[in-house]
Amino acid sequence: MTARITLLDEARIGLRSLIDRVEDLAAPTLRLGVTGLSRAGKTVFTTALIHALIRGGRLPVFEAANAGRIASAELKPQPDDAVPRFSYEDHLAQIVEARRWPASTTRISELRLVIRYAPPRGGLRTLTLDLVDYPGEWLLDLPLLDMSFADFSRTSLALARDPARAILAAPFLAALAASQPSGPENETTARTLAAAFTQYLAACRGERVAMSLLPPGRFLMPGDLEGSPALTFAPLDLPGDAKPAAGSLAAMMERRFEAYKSAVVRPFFRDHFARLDRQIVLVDALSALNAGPAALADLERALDSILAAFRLGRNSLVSTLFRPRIERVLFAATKADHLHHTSHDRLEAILQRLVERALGRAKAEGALFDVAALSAVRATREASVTRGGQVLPAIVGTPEAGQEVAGHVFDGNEEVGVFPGDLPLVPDGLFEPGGGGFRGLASADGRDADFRFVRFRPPPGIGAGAPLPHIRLDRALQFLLGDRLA
Ligand SMILES: Nc1nc2c(ncn2[C@@H]2O[C@H](COP(=O)(O)OP(=O)(O)OP(=O)(O)O)[C@@H](O)[C@H]2O)c(=O)[nH]1
Ligand SMILES: [Mg+2]
Repeated sequence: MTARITLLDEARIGLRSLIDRVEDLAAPTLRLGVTGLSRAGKTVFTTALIHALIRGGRLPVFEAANAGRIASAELKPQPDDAVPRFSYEDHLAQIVEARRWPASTTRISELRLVIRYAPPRGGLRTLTLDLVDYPGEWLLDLPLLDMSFADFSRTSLALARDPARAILAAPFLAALAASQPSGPENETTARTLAAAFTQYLAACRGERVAMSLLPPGRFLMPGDLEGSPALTFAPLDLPGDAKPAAGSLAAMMERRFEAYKSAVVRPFFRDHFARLDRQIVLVDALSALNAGPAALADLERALDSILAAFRLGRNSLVSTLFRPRIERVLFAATKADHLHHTSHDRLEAILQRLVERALGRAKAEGALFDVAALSAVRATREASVTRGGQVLPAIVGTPEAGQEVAGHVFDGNEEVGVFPGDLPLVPDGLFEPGGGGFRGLASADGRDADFRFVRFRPPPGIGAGAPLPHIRLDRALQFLLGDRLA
């Protein structure tokens, strides 16, 4: 095992934590992290959350808003000058005016909201909310801090050889078989292996495969590190835990793996993750359900890994001097609007089960965990369709232009009604290969087409400033903020 977090880091985290806390006493401040794996719905969620606080809306479960105790919520300049600002206004305009989802983001961003509220007893108070939106892939990198290159190689290769992934990993595994870890270091070999490894990770992310656990995160989202040595490594078949010989390919890869940890992972932990008070982890559980048991098992492994990240640093100097920072974590299954409301509780139960199994293993003490199934911006409405004399529940939405289902290409204006399919009452079958499974969406117009992977456009007819339709966003708000507004 290598040192997880250096002493200097600990001192910095400790000092930062102390400053944050003194500031919190002077002006109560909450740092909320919003994360999720790529395409999980982070940007849409963050936009909807800000909009709900500023504009209100139907939020029965969010007690402070429901009781009319929120006097105002205003955007203010954020505290960290070196972090990009979350472009709330642009994202909102896209959703409401263009009925288009925001473009993909691959970096961290931040926004500060100052909420003036009236506690049940007494005059007006202020809570400053700092929202930090960052890629979930970075969270999956945190467990690397605890791993040596040999550990990383062992776990990555075991995963690559898993039957669910072996086909996608075949080109990489072939390149690996042709390489010689104990042979002399060689830049061309390193690049070939890193490129093949990256391609394998990218293939795992395809929507019909929908794998979740794909570290190192920057291989899929290199940003300004693209092509740098810290990203030009790959796991190797190593004979054991012995230190690789100087000048060997294995030594070169090990050095770069360590560089990745110190240049990428450690700064993220120190400057961002260690400073969060609360966290929402968005999970596209429906996509995993649609892709089948292997994707679901992989999602569970990713949740394991995410929970491990919440434990990091718990037993270190920092945690003995200062209480662990993250006090609440909400796991939220997004895009619940792809289901009929009768299945929302079931989606929540499936996520609960996934998280519980991971929690059982990870024993992440200290923080409060909860789960919710939600849709930050509801893109569909419910309807009933009569078919064969039977009235069946359906959902109606506008598929995005260019998608093809059963030979029909949608133009982006056409509405369709689809049967969302019922999630099973008891989720057991979903977890076993060949178990009951989930058939997902089918067309409601008689053609039994596969609508599982269709994306709907944002809903029509939302005026500027009007509340956005949602599912259970108020539950998330209550869990994440409710006690701080009481
Ligand atoms: N129907 C529906 N689709 C949603 C919802 N939220 C997100 N989506 C879909 O999910 C996609 C990804 O949402 P984003 O908010 O951009 O996700 P992200 O996690 O920020 O994605 P990256 O920045 O690419 O990692 C969107 O383009 C929509 O297609 C929702 O509440 N309802
Ligand atoms: Mg985003």
